[in-house]
Amino acid sequence: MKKKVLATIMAAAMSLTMLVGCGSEGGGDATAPETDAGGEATAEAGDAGEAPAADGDVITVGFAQVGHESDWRTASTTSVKAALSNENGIDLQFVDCDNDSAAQLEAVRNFIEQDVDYIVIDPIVSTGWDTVLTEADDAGIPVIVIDRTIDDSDKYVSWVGSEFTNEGLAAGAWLKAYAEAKGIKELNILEITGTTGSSAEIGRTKGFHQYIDSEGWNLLDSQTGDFTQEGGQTVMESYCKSYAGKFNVVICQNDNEAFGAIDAMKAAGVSYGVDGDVIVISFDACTAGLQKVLDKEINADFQCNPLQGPDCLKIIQALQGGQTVEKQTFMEEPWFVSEDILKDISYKNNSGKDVTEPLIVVDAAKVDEAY
Ligand code: GYE
Repeated sequence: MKKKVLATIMAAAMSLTMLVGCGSEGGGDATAPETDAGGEATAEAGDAGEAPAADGDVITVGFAQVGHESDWRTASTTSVKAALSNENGIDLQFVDCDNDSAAQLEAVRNFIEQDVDYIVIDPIVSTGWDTVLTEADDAGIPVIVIDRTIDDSDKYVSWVGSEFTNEGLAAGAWLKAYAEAKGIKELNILEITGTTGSSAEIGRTKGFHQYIDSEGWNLLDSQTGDFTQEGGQTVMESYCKSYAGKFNVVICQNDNEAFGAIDAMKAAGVSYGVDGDVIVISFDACTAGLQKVLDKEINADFQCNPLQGPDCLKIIQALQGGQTVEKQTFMEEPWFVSEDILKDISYKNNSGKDVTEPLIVVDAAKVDEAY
C-alpha cells in the first residue's frame, strides 16, 4: 500500500464539493469532517504505520452505488449507510449512479479527486474498471468492492458478495428435481435476465444455462428486464403474446422482475405458481419476494443476501488497524420454496464441488426475517 496524504484543506473541500453526473447524497451533513490542524500526512491502510484517520479523525468513504432499481438495492443501501455511519466514525459520501456506468466511473473519479480515505464500489457492469482503479491505486486510496464483481482488474483490496453462478446452478438443480417430482416431462422456458454485463446477470445465466444445456430443456426466449419491475412486466407482456400457450416456466433474475412478470401473466389470463400452469423462479428472496413464495405465486426464490454493510465496515476497520484482509468474502445464502415436496438439492457447484443444500419452505416467520 502506498502513502496517502490527508490534508485538512482536502477534507474540507471534499465535504463541500457537490458531486455531479449522477444523483448524489452526502452521507452526513455538509460540514467539514474534523481533522487535525495542519492535516498531517497519514499512512495508508495496510501499512504497519498509521492508517488514515487513525488518530480519531473521521474516516471519509465514498460509495458509488448501482442505483435504486430493486428492493434488493434498497436493502443494500440501507445496510451500507447503517454500517458506514457517523456513529462508527465514518463520513459517507453516497452516490446513486442510477444504473449508468459512465456516471459510476465519474463518481469514482470524483472520490479520487476529493482524496477520500476509502472507496466502495458496487459495479454496475463487471468490465471497464482497470483505468480508474489504477488511478485510485496511484492515489493510494484502497478500493473495496461489494456485491457485483469487477472482472477486468484486480486493483481493489477486498470484495464481499455472492456466488451468482451457484445461484443459477441451484435454480437449475431445483427445476430438474421439481419437474421430476411433479412428473413434468417437457420444460419450455422463458427467461428474463438482469442488467446485461452485470456479474449478477452473467453468473445466474451461466449457472442456469448449464442445466438447460445438459438437460436439453427448451429455452424459448431470453431478454433483459434490467432488474426492474417495469422491465419484467414489459418483457413478460410481449412473451405472453408471442408464446401464448407454449411456455411452462418463467425464470426472472430478481424478485422485482418476477413481480412485473406476474402482473403481466395475470393481465394475460395465464395461470402461474404452485396451482397454475407456469412455474415461476426468482432470485433475491427479499420480503415481498418471500411473501409471494408464501402465497404460492413464486415456486422457488434463490437468496442473494444484500446485507453487506457490516462486512464492509469490518474490512475498513481491519485496514485501519493495518491488518491484511481477505480478497474475497462470500455471503451465505439459503434457497426458499413454496411446497414441501423436496428436502434438498444436489449439484456440482462453481468450484467443482458436489454439494447438497437444504430447501427451506417459507412460512410467515421467514418473510418477517427477510429484508
Ligand atoms: O439481484 C437485483 C439488483 O447485484 C445482486 O442487483 C444484485 C442484483 C440483485 O438490482 O435485485
